[in-house]
Amino acid sequence: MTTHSLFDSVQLGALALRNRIAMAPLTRNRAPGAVPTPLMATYYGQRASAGLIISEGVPVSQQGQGYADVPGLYQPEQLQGWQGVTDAVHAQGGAIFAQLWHVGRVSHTSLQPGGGAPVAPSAIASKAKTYVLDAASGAGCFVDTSEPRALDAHELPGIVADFAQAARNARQSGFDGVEIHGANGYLLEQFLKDGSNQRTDDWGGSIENRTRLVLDVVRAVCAAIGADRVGLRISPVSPANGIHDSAPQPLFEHLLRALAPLGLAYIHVVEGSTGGPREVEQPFDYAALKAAYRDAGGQGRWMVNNGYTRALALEAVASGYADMVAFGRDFIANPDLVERLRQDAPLNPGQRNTYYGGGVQGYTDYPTLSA
Ligand code: 8OZ
Repeated sequence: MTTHSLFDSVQLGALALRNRIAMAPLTRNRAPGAVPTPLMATYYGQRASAGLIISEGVPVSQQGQGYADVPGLYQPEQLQGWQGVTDAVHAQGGAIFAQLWHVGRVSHTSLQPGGGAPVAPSAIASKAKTYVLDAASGAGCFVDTSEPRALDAHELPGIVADFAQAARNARQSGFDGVEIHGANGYLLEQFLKDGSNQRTDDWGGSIENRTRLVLDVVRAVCAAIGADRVGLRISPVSPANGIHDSAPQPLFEHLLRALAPLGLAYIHVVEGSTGGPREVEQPFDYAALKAAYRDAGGQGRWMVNNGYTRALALEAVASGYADMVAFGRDFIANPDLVERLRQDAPLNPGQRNTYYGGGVQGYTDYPTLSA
C-alpha cells in the first residue's frame, strides 16, 4: 500500500490539489444583503494555500436562507460578487468549491420570502437559534427559529432544481465545483433523519424514502456540472440544530451505497458533534461507513473533519483512513494554516466574538508567520 502525507498533492475529481488540507465551510455573516463583498475576496485569497477551500454555506434560494448576511448564489449581483472571490483564490493558485445550502426549518420568518414560515419535511420546530438583524438597530442577534410548515411533495422538484441552478451559477462565477450541504440539521438532513421527518408519503418513513431528496439533489447537481466537481457533506451523529436519527448507521450506509455509482469527487464526513466533541453518546462506526461506500464501488476522496489536531490529521492520512482533512476554526485564525502545520508552528487563537458578523476585525487581520 502506498502511504501519503497530509502535505502531498492529490487528485480530487477533476482537480489536481496541492495538498490534502481543506478549509472547511465556515459561516461568517459578512455579506450584507446576501451579496459577497471585496472583503470576502481578501479573506478567501489569504487562505488559498489550502489544497481546497470549501466556501461558507451559500443558500441556493431565498427560501434556503436561515441567517442574516450569508451570501447567496441565485441573483446576478451575487454571482458577480463571487467572481471576485474565486478570482482572488485562483490568483494565488488555489481551488475553491461553493457549499450549496438550504436550511429548511433552521430559519426565521423575517428572512423568508414574503415573511412566510420556513419549510421542512414535517411541521416540527428545530429548537435551534438563528442569527438575524434587529429591525430597529440593525445589530445582529440570536433568536429562536420560527415554526416551519411541511413542504408539499409537489414543491420538492423546485428545490432540487434550485440546487442544480446554483451549481451552474457556481461554475459561472468561477468556482471549481460544489459541495452539497447534507449535514448539520439543515433541509437535506431534516429529510434523512427520523426526528425531523415524519412524512407518510414517498419522502418519509423508510430509509429509501428519507434518502430520496438528497439523492435527487446529488443526481441533479451531477447532471448540471459533472460528478467530478461535486462533493457531499454529511454528519451522521451530530446533534447540530436539534437533529436526531434513531438508527444512523443503516441510514448512512444505505445513502453511501446509493451514492457509490455516481462518481462524486468526495464524501466529507463530520465526525461527532459539529464544532464540538468528537465523541458523542450515540455510537457510529465511520470505518464501516467508508467500507460500505468502497464495497459498493464508491471511488473519490474520503474527507474527514471536526476537531482534528495536526497529529490526528497526519495519522488519518498516513494510515489511509482518510484522503483529506478539513480544518474549520483553525483556518479562521490562521490564514497560513498549511505552512504552520508543515512547520509544526504555533497557531493563533481565534476570537469567538468576531466569528459571526462584523468587518475586518477577526476576519482578515489575523497574522501570518511572516507578517
Ligand atoms: C454556524 C453558524 C451558522 C451556520 C453549519 C452553516 O453548521 C452552518 C452554520 C454554522 O453547517
